[in-house]
Amino acid sequence: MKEYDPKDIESKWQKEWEKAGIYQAGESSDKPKKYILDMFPYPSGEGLHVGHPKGYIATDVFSRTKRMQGHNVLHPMGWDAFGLPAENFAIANKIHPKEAVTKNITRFKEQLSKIGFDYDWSREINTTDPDFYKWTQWIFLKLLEKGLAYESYEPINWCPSCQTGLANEDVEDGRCERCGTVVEKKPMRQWMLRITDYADRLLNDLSLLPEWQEHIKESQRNWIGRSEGALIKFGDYEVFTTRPDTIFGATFIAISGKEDRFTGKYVANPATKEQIPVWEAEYVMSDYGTGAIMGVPSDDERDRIFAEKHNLPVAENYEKAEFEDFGKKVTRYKLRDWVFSRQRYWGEPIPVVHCEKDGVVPVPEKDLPVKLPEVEHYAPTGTGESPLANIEEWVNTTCPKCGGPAKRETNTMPQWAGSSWYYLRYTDTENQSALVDKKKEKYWAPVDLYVGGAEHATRHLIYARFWHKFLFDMGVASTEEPFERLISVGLILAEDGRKMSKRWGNVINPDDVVDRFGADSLRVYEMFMGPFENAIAWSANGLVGARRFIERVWRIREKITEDAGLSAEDERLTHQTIKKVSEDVESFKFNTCISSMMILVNALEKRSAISRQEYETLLLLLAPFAPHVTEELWHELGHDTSIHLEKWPVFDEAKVLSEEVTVAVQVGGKLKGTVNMERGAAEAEVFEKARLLPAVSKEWEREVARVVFVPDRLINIIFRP
Ligand code: ANZ
Repeated sequence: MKEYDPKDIESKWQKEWEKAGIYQAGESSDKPKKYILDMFPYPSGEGLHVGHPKGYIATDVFSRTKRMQGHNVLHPMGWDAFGLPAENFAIANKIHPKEAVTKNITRFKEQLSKIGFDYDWSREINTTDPDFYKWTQWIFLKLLEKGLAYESYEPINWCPSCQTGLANEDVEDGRCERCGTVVEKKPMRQWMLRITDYADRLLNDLSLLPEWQEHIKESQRNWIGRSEGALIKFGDYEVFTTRPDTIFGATFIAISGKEDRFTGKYVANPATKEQIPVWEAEYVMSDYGTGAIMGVPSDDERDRIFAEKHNLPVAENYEKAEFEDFGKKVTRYKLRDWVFSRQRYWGEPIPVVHCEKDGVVPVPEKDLPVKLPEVEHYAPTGTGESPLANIEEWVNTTCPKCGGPAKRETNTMPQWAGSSWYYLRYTDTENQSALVDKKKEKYWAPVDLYVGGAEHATRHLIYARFWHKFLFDMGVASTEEPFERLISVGLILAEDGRKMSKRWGNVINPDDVVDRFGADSLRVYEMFMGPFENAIAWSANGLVGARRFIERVWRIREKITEDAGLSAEDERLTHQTIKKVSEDVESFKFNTCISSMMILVNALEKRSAISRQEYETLLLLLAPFAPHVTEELWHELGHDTSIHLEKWPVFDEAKVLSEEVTVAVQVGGKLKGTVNMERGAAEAEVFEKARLLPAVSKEWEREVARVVFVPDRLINIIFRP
């Protein structure tokens, strides 16, 4: 018998599948649709690492299973290639971002192909492709038309190292999320999106998402941060408070400041009429509420600490006010409008021009896309302006309204723009005249399953929900929410338990794993390594184990005997395995799917003969996990069509149940009756049932001396004399 050698098998089948187009999705099927989506990657210069495929393998297993279960499956892939990471990589490596992106995509695609994913590559998208970003720009124009995009001169977060303005979401603990530099406040002209108009819907509609994990919804709730409170005037100062009932306890006012400092001013507390001091305090945020608070040291922890530090009075046992006695009820949000412009080269140009006469004028739809010009110098200018500002022949244009001289907007969009709507485009990638065809969108929407990193709980997943709701209001999207079910993937850590990083030299490259063990082993291993959402360390031994498992599946086909007799127990194990794998794929418990197949393989290995049908069932169940080896074995059994287009095995509920046996019940060796039990029931279970027999309970007056138990046959209860 031929030895298992993934090298022989894997590239052969990958080519065959591509040639036959077995994973191409269409809308003309009468099968129920399933749209299964991975968060598309940013094609970095480092290529894929083993952490990437974990989520992709999971959706691949899921989509292959769904296809076999009779669904019309859409499982696409593409590239999120605009933005700072791509541009910084290009600058560091002195290679134009466009070239860098093309090169990186080729590499990524090669790496993904080696793992044997069932992507429909005919629907590949790339956010930097003008045919794609034409529609990103179109969405911007629609937002502008509806008053949801506007220019602002408010101070924004500025990263002095990346030399660009940032959205609040791009700042973590006061630092640039990308490079870690401390962020400054800088007043500058920028484009904003009025996401706050959608705050209530973004919050309330979380209730439409029962299949999202609670922790993701909770992060969104906190990010939106809706508070019901009151605005109350203390002299010239207005405060925002969620506890107006505590106003009698307010002994100071604090406004936002760089350090704690008394301003020298006093104002009257409108409830007590007493004069109270106005302080500047670090803990008061300038951009929340009104940027001023009433300090109630008796009831608020931070106010108490502040009062103690600065010897301010604490009012105890004061009278409580009614909610609306002194101010008016308002609702406040933590969510801020989205700073949507970047002073960088590598992004979608914002499609407007500035005309001396007409001001901001949108580029007419027919002139989209506004293409990013080919330039030699794309590094930040250091002036706070985008490098595009230096390209005169691009900047100078005519006003679409009056025909007079005008200048193009030189800010570009942030890297989050394309990913806010890309999932819609997969439903109709070639469309030149509309973002998507309504019928096609309606057929596929919403995304049934979306899988990606938990770090996207807020930014991407809030931005995408916002754009989706806007497009829904415009009649472009047909569902209120874009993603029906959302699952986050747990990290793969290095073998040493640390994050994989070049710095630690502990990065594992999937190409090496595929070369040495085969893609099927990588896939089985990553699904077997533990609960999908947990962060789990890589294990070389685990990988070897996965490979051995596949080798055992390979070898037991030798035992196939056409007239192998199957006992009821043999049959039961097969049906139990079908049930377990079917249910656990559905609930993303891939590790237990593999365990149950291992149990089946163990049992088959022990037998001298196995039936063809049993073996084929095993192959069908394993096919989504190990698509190459199962395809090879399937053909070796004489089939000439792909295993991946076969029907998923069904189990018979009656056969899953364990067989019943009749157990004789004796007292002191005398037969008193029988009980029906599942085969293999434990002594304690049989005892419990036996003692409830009337004939037994009647005798129950003495202490049990001893129990004789013969599994599946007899229980004899012996009482003390
Ligand atoms: C008096 C008070 C008494 C308050 C009390 C709380 C408890 P959330 O729920 O997050 O909206 N606050 C208001 N604006 C602030 C700002 N710009 N920076 C820092 N803190 C601010 O919290 C609202 C509460 O946070 C407000 O209610 C205010 O303190 C404080 F027993 O007013 B409270």
